[in-house]
This record gives sequence, C-alpha cells and structure tokens, in this order.
Amino acid sequence: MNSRTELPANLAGIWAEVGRAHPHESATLHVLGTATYVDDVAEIHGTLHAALGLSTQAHATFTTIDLTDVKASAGVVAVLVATDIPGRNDCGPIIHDDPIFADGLVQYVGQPLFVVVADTHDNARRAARLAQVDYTALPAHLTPESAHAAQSYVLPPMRLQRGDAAARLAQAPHRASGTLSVGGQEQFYLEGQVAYAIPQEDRAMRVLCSTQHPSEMQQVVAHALGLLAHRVNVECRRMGGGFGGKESQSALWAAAAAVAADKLKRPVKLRADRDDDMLVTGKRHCFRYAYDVGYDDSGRIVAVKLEMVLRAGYSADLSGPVATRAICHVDNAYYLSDVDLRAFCGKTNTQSNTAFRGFGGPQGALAIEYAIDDIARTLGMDALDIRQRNFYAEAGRDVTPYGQQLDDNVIYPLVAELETSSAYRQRRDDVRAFNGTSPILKKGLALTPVKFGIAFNVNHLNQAGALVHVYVDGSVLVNHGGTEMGQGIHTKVMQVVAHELGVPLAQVQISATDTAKVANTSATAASTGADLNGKAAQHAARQIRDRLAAFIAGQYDVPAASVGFADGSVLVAGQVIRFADVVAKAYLARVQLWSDGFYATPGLHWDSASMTGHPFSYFAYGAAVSEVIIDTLTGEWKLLRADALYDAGESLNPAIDIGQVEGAFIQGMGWLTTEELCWNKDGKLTTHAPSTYKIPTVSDCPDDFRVALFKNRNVTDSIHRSKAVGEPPLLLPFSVFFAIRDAVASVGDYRINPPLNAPATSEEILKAIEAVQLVNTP
Ligand code: MTE
Ligand code: LUZ
Ligand code: MOS
Repeated sequence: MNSRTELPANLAGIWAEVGRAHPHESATLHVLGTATYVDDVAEIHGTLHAALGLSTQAHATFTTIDLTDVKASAGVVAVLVATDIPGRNDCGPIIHDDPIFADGLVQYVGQPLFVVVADTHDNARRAARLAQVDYTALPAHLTPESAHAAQSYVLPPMRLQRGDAAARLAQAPHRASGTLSVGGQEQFYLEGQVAYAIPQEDRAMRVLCSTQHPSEMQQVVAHALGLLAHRVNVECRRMGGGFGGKESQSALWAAAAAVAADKLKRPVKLRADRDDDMLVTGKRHCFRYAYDVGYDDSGRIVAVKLEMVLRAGYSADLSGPVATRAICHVDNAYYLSDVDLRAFCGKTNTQSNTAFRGFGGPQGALAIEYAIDDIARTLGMDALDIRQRNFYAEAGRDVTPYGQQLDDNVIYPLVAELETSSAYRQRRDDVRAFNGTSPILKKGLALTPVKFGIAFNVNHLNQAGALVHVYVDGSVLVNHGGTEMGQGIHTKVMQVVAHELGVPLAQVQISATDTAKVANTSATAASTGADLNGKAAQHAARQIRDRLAAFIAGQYDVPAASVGFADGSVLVAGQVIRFADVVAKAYLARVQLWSDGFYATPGLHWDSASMTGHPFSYFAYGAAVSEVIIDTLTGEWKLLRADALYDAGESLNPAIDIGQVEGAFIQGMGWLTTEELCWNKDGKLTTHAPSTYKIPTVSDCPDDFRVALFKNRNVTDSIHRSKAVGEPPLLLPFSVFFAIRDAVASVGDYRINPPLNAPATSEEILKAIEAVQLVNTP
C-alpha cells in the first residue's frame, strides 16, 4: 500500500466538495457543442422519422380521417391512428383524460390525430399536413372567462378559508379591489420535445427521451403498448431545458414514437419542430383574478377575498396541483389572518396547460403583490413600508392560511440587507427627482419579496433513490432518479458523493437517468431535485464509506469511527492511505463496494378537502429591487438595474445557484413583460415561433445586475442545510413589473393605480398610461 506519513492539510476537518463553486459537470461539453442530447445520439441503421398530424379545429367531432394523400406522400412508410394503439390510448399524468391520438373528438387546434412515419424528418412533416378530416364543429371555450361563465372546469373548484373574510372585509376601514389578468408562458426549452424509440427483442422497448420524468414515460409507454413496465426502459442523459414543460408533456412524444416503433419493428425518432411543439404542448396557466382586500389606516391587511380562474386547457394534466400551489402562495411573505381564496380550473379548447417553473406559485403571489401595490399608492406611502408592515413575524403572525407554522422566517433581515445594499431609499428619491424633470421618459423602482414552499404538494412524490458504485480503481459512478435539464443537479449530487467519500470531484462520474437503474422515481420538479436525490445519494455513499471504514479499521485494529476520508485518501491509525488502495484491498476481502440509497422527506401532510396541513419541508426566501425607465410615448422600456438577494441556505454550489437566480429572474421578467400568447378567433395559437413570441435576449438583461446569496443555514435538515433554488427566484422579477407600474403611475403623480395587466408589453404599458392620463385630466 502507498502510504504517506504527513497529513494533507484538508484532513483537519476542512475537506469539502460541497459548498464550492464547481463548474457545471458538462460545462466544457456544452461550450464545445459535444454534449449529447437525444437528437445527437448516433442513429441506428434503419431508423425512421415521425411527425404528428394535428387538428385544425378547436372543438369538433369527426368520424373519418382520410389518409390517402398522407400515405401517398414521398417517403412515407406508415400512418398510425388511435385504433392502432395496442394498449391504452392515454398519456395523462393524474386524471386519464389525455388521449395520445384524438379518437372521434378534437378539443383544441393542434391536438394530435395521427403519427406519420417516413424515411426522413422532412418527408414526415410534409405528409403530416395532407390529411382530410370530416369535422363537425362544436361550440368552443377559448378564454378562461368563457369557461368560468359556463362553469366548465377540468376539476372541481378549490377553496381555502380561514377566519371570517366576509365579516372582516365589511368592517375594514379601506378596501383595495379590482380585477387583474396575467398571461401564460411558453417554456421555450431550447431543445424541443423529442423521443427516440428503439425496439428490443421480444417486444421490449427502449426509449431515449428528453424528459423530466423517465418513470412516468416508462408507465405511459408500457400502457400504450400493453406491456408490463419491466419491458420498457426509458433513459435521459440530459435535456436542453425542461422548465416544467417536460414533466408530463414529454409523454405524448414518447408514446407516439414507441407505438410506431413497436408496430414497424424499427427505431423511430419523433422530434418536434418549434411550431408543432408550441401548437401541441401546454404552457404556464394564464390567470384571471377578482380581488377584494381590506386594510387599515396603516396599510395592514385585515382580510383577503380572491377568486382565481386558470386557463387549464382541454384536460386536467397538472392543473390540480398547480391551482393548489397558487392558493398556497397567495400569502407570499405576508401574514393574512382572514382569507377566502378560490381557484377554478377553466376547461378551455386550447393546449392543456402544465408545469412551468413556479408551478402556480408565481401566479398566486402576484395577486397579493398587486393589491399591496394598490394599497401603498392609495395611502400615499412607499410600497416597501406596506410590505414590511404585513410580513410574517412573531408568534401570532407566523401561521400560513393553510396552517403551516413558519420556523425559518428570514424575510425581515433579508429585505433589510437588500434595502441597504441596493440603496433603495436613496434611489426612491432619485427616481422622483428624475421624473420631476423628465416629461417623456419616466423611471420606476420597486422592491418585492419572495417566500416559496419547498416540497411536492402531492405528498408521495417526495421520495428519491440512488445507486453508487465504487470501482476497484477507486473511481465512483453515481446514478440517481433526478434528471439534468441544465440546472446542475448532477454536479450537486456528484459533489455530495465526493464529499461523503472524501474524494475529489474528478473521481466521481454520473450516468444517464435510467428507469432500469433506479425505479419509481418522481419527476425532477418542484425544485426538489437536488434536495431529494442529494439525500438519496448521500445515503448510498455513506453505506459504502461505513463498510470501508469498518474494513480498514479492522485491519489496523482501531475503532471504525476513528477512520477519516478526505482528499482522495483514507486516514487510519495515523496512516494516510490512498482511497484507491483501500478500495482495492477491500475488494479482495469481498467487501460490497456499491450501494443503493433512498430518501423520503419527513414531516409532510396535507388534507386536500380543507386545504390545510404541513405541505412544505421548508421555505426559501428572497427579494429583488428593480429600476426601469419607460418611454411614455411608445411604451418601450428598459431594466436599468436589478439587485437580487436569494436564500439558498448553505448553498451546495454558489456558482450554480447564482446562475439559477439570474436565469429565473430573466425568465420571470419575460413572462411578466414581453412574452404574450395569442389565440385567434378560431382558437389557433398565432404566437407559435420566436418570430411572434418574444422571450428575453441577452440585450434585455440589465447592464447592472447584482445577484447575491443571503447567508443562511436551513433550519430543516436538508442536504447539507442547503435550500432549493430552481423555481423560487422566478418570483424576483415581480420587482420589474411593479417598477414599470410605478413609472406609469408617475404620469398621474402617483395618485392613480394604473390598470396594468401582465404581460406588460409596450401596448399594455401605453394603455395603462392612457388610462392614468384620462383619470388625471379634469
Ligand atoms: N434551469 C435550467 N437551466 N433549465 C431548466 O429546465 N428548470 C427549472 C429549474 N431550473 C430548469 C432550470 C424548474 S421548473 C425546476 S422544478 C428545477 O430547475 C428542477 O431542478 P432541481 O429541482 O434539481 O433544482
Ligand atoms: N406539485 C408541486 C406537483 O408542487 N410541483 C410539481 O411540480 C408537481 N408535479 C406533479 C404533481 N404535483
Ligand atoms: Mo418545475 S415547474 O417543478 O418542473
């Protein structure tokens, strides 16, 4: 055995592979363009290419699809419709109301009717447009308002009540009430939906799929093929973005590719081009609100009554949990004693809306922020003062409307730190002064807080598994149930394992997420990926370390607890031995060098009937200040500076976490400003490409962007006391929206609440300015 006599410095207890700013595990491959996505995997000889034939009607019945021209089109090998599915024609995640192919009834423009398989991707796409369908049109609901008026819902309405909101509203000294409309959002992952189905012997199926949820893809494919799940294997090395859009809605693509591959006994790849992807798949739910908030002279809220109508689309998909999360985030960072909160999942003849970063949380929280913004202007006070007055605080003001007590509230100190570091008060004066001298260009400023609950609000999903292999050369391979979509989960899980085994990160590799390795995994979602899978991988690695410690301690006749692991070495009885040498010796002694690991988040419970319980493991906090300038003649605007402070607990990887905050901030800003979804009178989405749908670009990022992590330690025993970072920072750019509203309000000398809806496009900003000017002109 190679042994050194001197101890490496970091054996003295400072060895840490967690908490360090390691680059993303695939950063080099990303930059070189050599990271492998599904469409980059070398195609197997005989691979065919598929495209979907889509409905042109929003709501209609049909009896026949005339496929003559499709079949006659160049390169076409086969066309498959609903009746060609050997198993169940269903790809819905919870409630099974999503057919793979429409069967006699279409419910939105873009709904898949059939899959055409051809020699090339182009030939498949050309052929897919040639079907003739004998539609008989039915009346359609194209807006949430229309669905709500007809009480047409995909799920029963939900309601959370605490106290007596009606009575306290009636007694309230002041009321802020009104309506608000907030648009949806396309996930716009850079890699579109794609599945590559490869038949295996004896009707087994292997599917490479860009998905956040390999286990659900496995189940959906198995049901569609009429097979047991053990004959279906789904694998995902990485996605080029998911953002919630590949949580449930990768299923259609996996199932359609698998059904075609099974029928033809040839590999079939189904890759959506951008237009089809946007026409077919669901997005963030747009919301319509009617709010009525009672408050006292100091701006303290005494009661909230809120009705939210969601655009669910034609089927339930994840709308139930989305609406639940919306209701559970209406409080945001504020103590609301008396509430009456309702959510209605309007059934519309449009795409079935689904998960999108924040999962209804942003939509819930925006409503209370809007009301608070109204209150501040009405009282002539700074909105930050009203916010602080309503923050969760001491005992008596620390229980959420759904009954969870906060034991980790840091909103006061966090906001105070940001208020100082951003020079908020000084800049408020500067903005007022600027606006006093600038008749056309107006500046606006806002500070908004975030509190976001971490855990799946569907209890059983809070579990994860992992496998850790240590090979005889001391290298480590990790596999876990989480999927990589750019967020850095694999990097974090590698760090956790390297830390546990005391080896450098370079000694650890991660393999593709694979249903044959870890079974029954949850979607990588609800920001819980690193929390859950990090814990599971730690559990696995710990068992191996304990076995190695027991083994080497036995060799030296010392207690196992005295053995240390650090810097690629093992410290035992004053000796420093290379980890690889200990492993090699343990192998010869027949010690098991691999392990599984499992984690289930403790302490969660939820009663869906009363909408009360303890749905979250902990809360993540944050706040941001944004300063904008608008042109009151054109509605153009620019974000001049943004300061964001986010509570990632003891961050597992500050570089990745800061990247997540920056990305979420800009993505949320896009949602609230430039990204507008439009459907025409026939129900066709007209914004189905980047030519008509504007996501932020690098030039929309503020020149001055200051992102920092709030120094904190998770009160809850999360993985190394870190906190989730994936979704909560998407709420930080509320500050951009309210800064725009502040700039618009300056036109009316801050006396009128501008009726600004989201997205605050230039047109919407101009409309709000005109409304303010109208009221202001005697
Ligand atoms: N970051 C990147 N780069 N790409 C993504 O698709 N998805 C977000 C967030 N950050 C996403 C991302 C969403 S919706 C979630 S739920 C989390 O990452 C999931 O990953 P985590 O739980 O491992 O943080
Ligand atoms: N709940 C949740 C869920 O809070 N976030 C999710 O992403 C989710 N997905 C499915 C079911 N419940
Ligand atoms: Mo994220 S919306 O929970 O996939």
